[in-house]
Amino acid sequence: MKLSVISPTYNEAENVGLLIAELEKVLEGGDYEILISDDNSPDLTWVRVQEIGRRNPRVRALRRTSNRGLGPSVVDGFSSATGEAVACIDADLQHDPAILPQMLKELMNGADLVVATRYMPGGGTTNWGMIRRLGSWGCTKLAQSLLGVKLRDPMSGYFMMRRDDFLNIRDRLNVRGFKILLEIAAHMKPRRMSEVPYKFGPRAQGESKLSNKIVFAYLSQLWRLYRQARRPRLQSSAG
Ligand SMILES: Nc1nc2c(ncn2[C@@H]2O[C@H](COP(=O)(O)OP(=O)(O)OP(=O)(O)O)[C@@H](O)[C@H]2O)c(=O)[nH]1
Ligand SMILES: [Mg+2]
Repeated sequence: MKLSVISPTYNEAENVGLLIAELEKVLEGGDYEILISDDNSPDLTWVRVQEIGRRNPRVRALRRTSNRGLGPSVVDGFSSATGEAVACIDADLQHDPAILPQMLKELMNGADLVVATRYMPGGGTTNWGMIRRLGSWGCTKLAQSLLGVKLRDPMSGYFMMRRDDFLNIRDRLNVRGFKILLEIAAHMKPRRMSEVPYKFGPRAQGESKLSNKIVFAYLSQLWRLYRQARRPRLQSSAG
């Protein structure tokens, strides 16, 4: 099964070469492509990717000049991928590429959504302060109870699925939703999910794009998905 690995980037010129080198090592011998979905980064991340692409044609840069954002970048990457399987991974090496073959195996063994998970034996986070740990725990519990999502790490940004399944739900996704996995899991209603543990390390280089605004963005996404999920039930019980 051909695997397309998509990484959304904004100002990751310092990390992207290292990420691609790690991916090339892990995926060597298999059928794969690496697609860097870059929002026309001022630090010229996309130029760096184009240079690597001249050496390895399996590597491509998708240079985006409108509709900036992490969600839309992932959706555009998945849409222009040519693999039967698509995976999303951060560019700052916080997501360990070494578990990709295991994730692909899970997909080939019948899972339809494979999520790299921090919150199961073998996984974890490093260098997180009390506030971030508590915040992540609260947001995770909220997603599980409000949306009934059976994932231990619904806020993960590292996951894999079949491209066909993605195309089936693409038009219903709100790509502005803060966490694209949550959006996908809520719309796709996966039959068999699989979780693979990994340790979320510290960012390699560069700056985080996290801000306080994201907590609000996350909570409003949860609330919208919750109301969408309830709507058909309310209508059918009324009728
Ligand atoms: N294309 C695109 N990529 C983005 C955007 N914002 C963030 N990213 C990428 O999304 C990935 C995750 O962003 P990070 O800033 O690392 O967020 P995080 O991992 O939750 O936060 P840290 O732990 O502080 O690194 C990285 O590869 C970023 O470059 C965006 O607006 N557009
Ligand atoms: Mg990061």
